[in-house]
Amino acid sequence: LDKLYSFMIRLRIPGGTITADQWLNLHETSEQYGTGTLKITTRQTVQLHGLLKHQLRPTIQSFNTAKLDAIAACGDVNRNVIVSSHPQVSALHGKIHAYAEKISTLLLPKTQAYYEVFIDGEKIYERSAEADPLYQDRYLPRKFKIGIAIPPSNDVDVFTNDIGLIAVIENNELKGFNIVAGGGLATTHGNPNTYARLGSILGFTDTEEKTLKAVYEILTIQRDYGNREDRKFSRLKYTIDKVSVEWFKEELERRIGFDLEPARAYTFTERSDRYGWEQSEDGKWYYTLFVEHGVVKPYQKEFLYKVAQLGISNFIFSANQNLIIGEVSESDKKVIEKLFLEYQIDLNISALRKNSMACVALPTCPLALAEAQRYLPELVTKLEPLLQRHQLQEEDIVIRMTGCPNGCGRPYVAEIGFVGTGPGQYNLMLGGDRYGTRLNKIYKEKVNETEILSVLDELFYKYKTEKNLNETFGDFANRELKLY
Ligand code: SRM
Ligand code: SF4
Repeated sequence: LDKLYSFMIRLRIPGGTITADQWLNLHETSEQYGTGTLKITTRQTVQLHGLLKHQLRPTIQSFNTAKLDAIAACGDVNRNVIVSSHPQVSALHGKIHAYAEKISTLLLPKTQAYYEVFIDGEKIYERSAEADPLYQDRYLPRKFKIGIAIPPSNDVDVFTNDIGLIAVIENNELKGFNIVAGGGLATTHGNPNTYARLGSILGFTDTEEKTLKAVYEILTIQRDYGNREDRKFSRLKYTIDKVSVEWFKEELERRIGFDLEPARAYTFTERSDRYGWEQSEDGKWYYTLFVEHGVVKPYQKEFLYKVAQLGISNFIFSANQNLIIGEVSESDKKVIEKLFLEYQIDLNISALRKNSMACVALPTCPLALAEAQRYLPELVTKLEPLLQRHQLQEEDIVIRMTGCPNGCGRPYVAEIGFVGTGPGQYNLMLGGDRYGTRLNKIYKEKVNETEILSVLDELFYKYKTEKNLNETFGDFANRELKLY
């Protein structure tokens, strides 16, 4: 008997937008070949878990018919490019969103191996590959991530990406992008030389050509200077700190052949998703559905299938693991609202829960030390009455949990972060700001649930009674606990 292998497949969906037909394909593929579970990730795409070896080929074939692929969704290449997901935030959303596709295409590996077919070890279909000037014969030293933020929303956590682009909009015109480089989150327990880092702002580019050139050449510098000896230190954040931000910028300017302009002003005032219905400037409607930690529940899946069958919307994954039913016309909105009743879709969810995020962790992640997406919902249920008691239930406190220090749910930029250290144990991280512009710090190591509830209860009380006017929980914790 052969071994029963099981795979996870993650799609590449730059900007996280798919059509209704593609949603139907996703739904059917997950039912036919997967476990039925659709998992929305923190990088605006989806994963199917538990695919058995014999189901791999039909799964990829099925996605292929819907023009969906998994190319470069993993590996030492540029990963899924993410971009602010809410078109209501700016009339220029479409224009900026298009950069995700352009950048993804620009940075795709040229190998055609994805399409090669092997049967019993024999290659029966081959495609000739072009030379690859970017990845050459060695790829990057490590994974690489790019996020595009459209202020005032930082829903993509732009500073945590290897490259962040912050759209600069003045007088309703896209002027260009501030270029940020060197963000990354993973640490290793017990290794103080590893660290989370927010990207450094290098400067500003004013045209599409210049922006794409700068993005491309940041990858070539990382390709040439990144650490290939020790994978723990091979992300761009370590390369930049090794060579210095100044040297990196000079080298970038040498490679692109022009100087970056000084960075322009920008402000972030939100990071969470805009739940419920909102209308964009062109009159289309967008409904953001809360999907707890990206795990689409069976009743939500049925509802979304019905919506997709109507063919009156598209579907947008958010980098907060939620789903937006998008581009709905005024007249079609009512049709979807009828389905809300039928499937009991409602948004009567606490502010804390709406601002919660957790990585996959157990049972499928081989690196997990503790639970995350299966446990955070339970913990939130225990925190809700504490917030209620201190009349803080309306506070949009950003709370995130991961099962290990790799940081897949970006806990290092949460106001309350939990990083798994062992079964039922977490490092409690506090002091991050609400909008993802300041890292938090370890406040208490290896705490269990009882300790978590007791620490936070006391801190909620202090926050309620001692906070400054308009001070967010993260800013208060940072000040009160002197975490700076
Ligand atoms: Fe991640 C590895 C899940 C976003 C940092 N991540 C993994 C693996 C593939 C475990 C493995 O290597 O065997 C996890 C699969 C679990 C499973 O069972 O499905 C996994 N990562 C995820 C997802 C699905 C979490 C989620 O619940 O949404 C996210 C998929 C994103 C996507 O669609 O591409 C996910 N991972 C992230 C993020 C957040 C982000 O990118 O915004 C980070 C931190 C940011 C960063 O990269 O610095 C992240 N994942 C890692 C790392 C540490 C990388 C490093 O710099 O050392 C690993 C481990 C590794 O690469 O060796 C990892
Ligand atoms: Fe797995 Fe760790 Fe990533 Fe969670 S943070 S999905 S436990 S690698």
